[in-house]
Amino acid sequence: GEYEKAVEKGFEDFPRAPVDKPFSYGTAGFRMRADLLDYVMLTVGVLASLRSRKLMSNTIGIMITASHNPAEDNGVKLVDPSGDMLEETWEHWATAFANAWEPAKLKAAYINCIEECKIDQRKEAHVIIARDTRPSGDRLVKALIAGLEATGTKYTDYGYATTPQLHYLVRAINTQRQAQPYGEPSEEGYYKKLGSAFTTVMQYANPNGALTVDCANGIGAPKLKELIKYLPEDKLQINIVNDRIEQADLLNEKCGADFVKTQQRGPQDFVQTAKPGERWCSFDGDADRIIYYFNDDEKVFRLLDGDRIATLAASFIGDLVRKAGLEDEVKLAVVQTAYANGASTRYIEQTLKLKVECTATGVKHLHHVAARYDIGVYFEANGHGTVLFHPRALKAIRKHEPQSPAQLEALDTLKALTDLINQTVGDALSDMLLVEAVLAHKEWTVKEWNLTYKDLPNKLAKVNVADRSSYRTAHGSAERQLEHPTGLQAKIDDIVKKYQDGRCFVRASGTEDAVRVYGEAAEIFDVEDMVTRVIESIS
Ligand code: 16G
Ligand code: ZN
Repeated sequence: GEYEKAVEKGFEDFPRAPVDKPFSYGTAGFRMRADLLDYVMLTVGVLASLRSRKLMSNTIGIMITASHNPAEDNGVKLVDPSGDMLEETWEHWATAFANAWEPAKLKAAYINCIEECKIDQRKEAHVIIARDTRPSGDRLVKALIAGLEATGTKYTDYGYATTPQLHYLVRAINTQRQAQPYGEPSEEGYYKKLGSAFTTVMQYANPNGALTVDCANGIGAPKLKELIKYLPEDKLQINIVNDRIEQADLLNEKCGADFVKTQQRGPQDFVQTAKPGERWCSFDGDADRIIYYFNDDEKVFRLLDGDRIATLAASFIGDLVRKAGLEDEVKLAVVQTAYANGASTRYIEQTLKLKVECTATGVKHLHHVAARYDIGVYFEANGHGTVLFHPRALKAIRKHEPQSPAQLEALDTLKALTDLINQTVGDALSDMLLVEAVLAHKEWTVKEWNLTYKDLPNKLAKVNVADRSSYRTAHGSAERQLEHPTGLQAKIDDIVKKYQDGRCFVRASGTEDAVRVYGEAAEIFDVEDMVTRVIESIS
């Protein structure tokens, strides 16, 4: 047919750049140096058309971003009609398309997908696109559009947006004719939804001091400035730093959530100006992650990471459920990965008395597990996360008749939270408003937040290995137990048992050619010792 021919021809305009190893659609989609990506973009456009045709012409999202990576990188990921990430079973098609070496091979992969997935090419295909502030985005959009046009896809380019805004738009578009639309399908609709939910939640709380936001010199900066126009002025004062998006090379440079988390220190403005107890947070380059921090009275840097945000949100929402009189109907759980600090897990189970489930690393794993619960709170320690409300929980909240003014207030707040929190993906803007609202309700400073539990000393190390694929973790172990290379796990267990509260695991990175070693124990010198020995047992 005409599309097959056009797909084949598209290749001629965007030849595959010479690369030393095959592309792979991983946890973050495709991500690499921007100058290698044009051809990949073309194939992603072609794939998105098939995905939309397969899913009854629902709208598919395409986000062009490389998140916290340096400015010269870029990347692309697909968003499914519900606003979730691309279903895992389709990732191999993305990989196959991107690795087709010649026009004929791309055409063959295309036909293969149509046949295997039983796709009707006469169906309409709908796609929306957005991108972060990276300069290469302009050029890459053109390659993407070539793929969309080759396949007769109807598309809308939303220009600049944060990753979570694109997820919001996809879900809003696909639910607009349903009984419960997700929100108005526009960027303004996003701000209106968050702004009005925040206003409702804050009716019952007093302002709680200023927040300074490091926007990583990325897309979060202009979008936060826009969002502020929709927030109640008297309830929250926001100062913005690192908003220089016109200087592309500053993106994520010594600032942003990833820098702060991995370096365990604030950006320059923080180091130079922050007074003890001042509340700061950092977004990453596409504003889907957030990390809080402050200096204590001894000028020691204190990080309030994803584990802290999860515990804060879970404790507040758990209380609201109880106060609203819904605790028999609505069950709450927290989903973590093996990287969550053991002290946070203990705090959730023993103090908050909530269930904790541990999954493999990667947002999609956490998201899917959280979606099974009435209310599922999930965060990775790196600051990516959200809270999911199951339709049955939403219904219970909607239908519940309050028995007292206190129940009414709790119920109102809970309802507003279901709108305030982005249900599609972790969202720095939405998570920021959630944290601010909870701190205001609890009348907590960052110091009080930090006092809820004490992190166990921990260390994360990276070991370069010849072949990371030989490090395989046991199914169902949430990556905490190696089953290959044989015998290694027994050696690790032998080392770890010597340390009080010791915990250590080894897993292959999904994003780098290395294995990661995480360890924690009651004492910092024990952690150092334990991790050093485990590393020795690997090499
Ligand atoms: C990806 C994941 C992130 C995870 C990281 C682990 C998404 C969107 N991103 O960046 O959640 O923490 O990989 O990297 O899923 P690693 O496998 O190299 O340790
Ligand atoms: Zn990101």
